Amino acid sequence: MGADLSSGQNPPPRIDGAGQRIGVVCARWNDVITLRLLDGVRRGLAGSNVSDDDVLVDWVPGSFEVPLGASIMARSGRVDAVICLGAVIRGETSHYDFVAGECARGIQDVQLACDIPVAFGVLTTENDGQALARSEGPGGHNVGEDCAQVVLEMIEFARRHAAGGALG
Ligand code: DLZ
Repeated sequence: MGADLSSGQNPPPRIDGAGQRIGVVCARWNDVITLRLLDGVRRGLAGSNVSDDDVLVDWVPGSFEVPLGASIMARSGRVDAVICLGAVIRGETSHYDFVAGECARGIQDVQLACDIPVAFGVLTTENDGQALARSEGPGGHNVGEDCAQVVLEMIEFARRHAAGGALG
């Protein structure tokens, strides 16, 4: 996977997430990994003042079911954004391409159809080691933690534009 060629000159904004309600759809398949991602989500949201009471977590069988879970949550009106968590590990199966591809496409479809932020926290890796490396504990890289920042930033983006915020 290519790295983010970040200049460091445009750091992510610090956002106060107090009062935001965040849904998390978690795939049970490879839950050793998705539980680690969920820890990262909780850590990231708590670090931005989102109360744990405002985090709604629910489980689906596998990553293929994540888009439907996200759609149901997004349409429920109970959340301001959804974070999707899964781990599709290539292994020996051609299922990988179908599951990973349909999951990614489905999540983007939900985001555009429902018009709320839906973050793609589904790891697609060649092996277990890569999945473990992208779901580390405090201080390490955890894609779930990235997703917490992403949804709060996109909620703020939508708010800014709805309010006719200043350009430039
Ligand atoms: C079937 C399957 C396979 C082979 N691999 C994964 C995987 O690596 N990660 C994952 O989240 N789910 C996998 N699944 C399960 C599918 O997502 C789905 O639950 C089943 O195909 C039933 O629709």
